[in-house]
Amino acid sequence: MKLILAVVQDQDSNRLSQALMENNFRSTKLASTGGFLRAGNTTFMIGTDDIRVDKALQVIKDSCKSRDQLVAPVSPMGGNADSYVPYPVEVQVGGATVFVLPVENFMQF
Ligand code: 2BA
Repeated sequence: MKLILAVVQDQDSNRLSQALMENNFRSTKLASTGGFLRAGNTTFMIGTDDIRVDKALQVIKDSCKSRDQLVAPVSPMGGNADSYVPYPVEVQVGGATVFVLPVENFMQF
């Protein structure tokens, strides 16, 4: 068994939830925050048999888009002025950031 952790943009989270359900995957959604943009995103926990991992990854790929996002400059007040960028910077976010972890035990009580 594997645990898939997928960090996706909030805009894609309903579509992904729906697609996972339609393909008989069980999932848990966690509200999360990206360390860089400090904006909300959604982390899915998906526990699945090894043979279904590729299918789950395909569902995630099909449901999540990458988007460009502007990062507002952060004031140097109290910080390091050397690294201050006075204009917004564009970064490409997503589609999805995915980790696949081995599961030692799966229990439900
Ligand atoms: P954030 O940390 O808010 O990052 C949003 C986007 O900002 C990233 O998109 C990337 O394009 C850019 N970015 C992040 N750190 C950067 C840096 N030090 N310098 C320049 N640009 C940077 P993605 O790579 O698609 O990541 C989307 C979200 O996935 C991240 O949101 C974070 O929540 C999660 N994530 C990405 N890599 C991760 C990792 N190695 N471990 C845990 N979470 C990760």
